[in-house]
Amino acid sequence: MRFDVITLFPEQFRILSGEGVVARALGSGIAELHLWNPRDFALGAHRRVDDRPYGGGPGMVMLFEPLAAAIAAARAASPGAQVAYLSPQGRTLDQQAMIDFASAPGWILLAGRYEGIDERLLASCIDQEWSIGDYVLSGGELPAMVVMDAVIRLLPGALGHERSACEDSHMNGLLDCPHFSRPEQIDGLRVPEVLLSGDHGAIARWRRQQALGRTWLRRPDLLAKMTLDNDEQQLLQDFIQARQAAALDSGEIEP
Ligand code: 4FV
Repeated sequence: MRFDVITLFPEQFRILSGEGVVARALGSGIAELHLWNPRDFALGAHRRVDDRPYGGGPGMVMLFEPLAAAIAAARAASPGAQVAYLSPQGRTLDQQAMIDFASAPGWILLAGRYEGIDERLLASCIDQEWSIGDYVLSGGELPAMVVMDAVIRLLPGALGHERSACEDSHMNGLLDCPHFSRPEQIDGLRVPEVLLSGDHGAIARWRRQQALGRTWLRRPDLLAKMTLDNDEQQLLQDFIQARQAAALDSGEIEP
């Protein structure tokens, strides 16, 4: 998968070529990254890439021409790639969006700065607008890296053994189950017995039940999007009853 990123701060992307899944994927050719600086496409003696907003107000706006030229150059270098602008005004990214991203031939990611970009770019040069969340950052570089990390780990061969990506949180619409490792007991806290049983069927059911239960507790909005089969409904009911029984025993709730 080819990523072209348009950014005023290309050096920030050096972090991706350090260690870890993304660096390995970039090193092995599973993914490739090309950086374009709008300043290299800026016109005039001062090579401006931003200017004051029409209508007044605080801050600066990224200029149309340098960005349009950079996008055109990236499109020429990556035929078939879609252009995505990262901004708080975009649709909020989730795992399904990342799965969709991972099925495309390539992406041109536009990282904004200052107050943002000239709105006319959205109509003329940009295919999609996405947000990583309802908060304001100082630049689109980190969101572009978030997208690259979440997408690259879905690419075949990126994660070493395939199974793990499919079992990630949100991959199946649920939060992840709890994980434990050595020692078996610490500060009086024991690892759930089932995980020490070697009974892989029971372990898989326990993990599914925990994923369902934690999603019911913490993200009922996710559960509302899902259709649970009878077995899953039973697992969740058992989880809820066990919690209520525990709460009754502990006196947390009155009978
Ligand atoms: C952002 C987000 C984000 C807004 C002004 C860059 C900043 C500055 N991008 N998801 N949240 N962008 O805060 O994608 O130009």
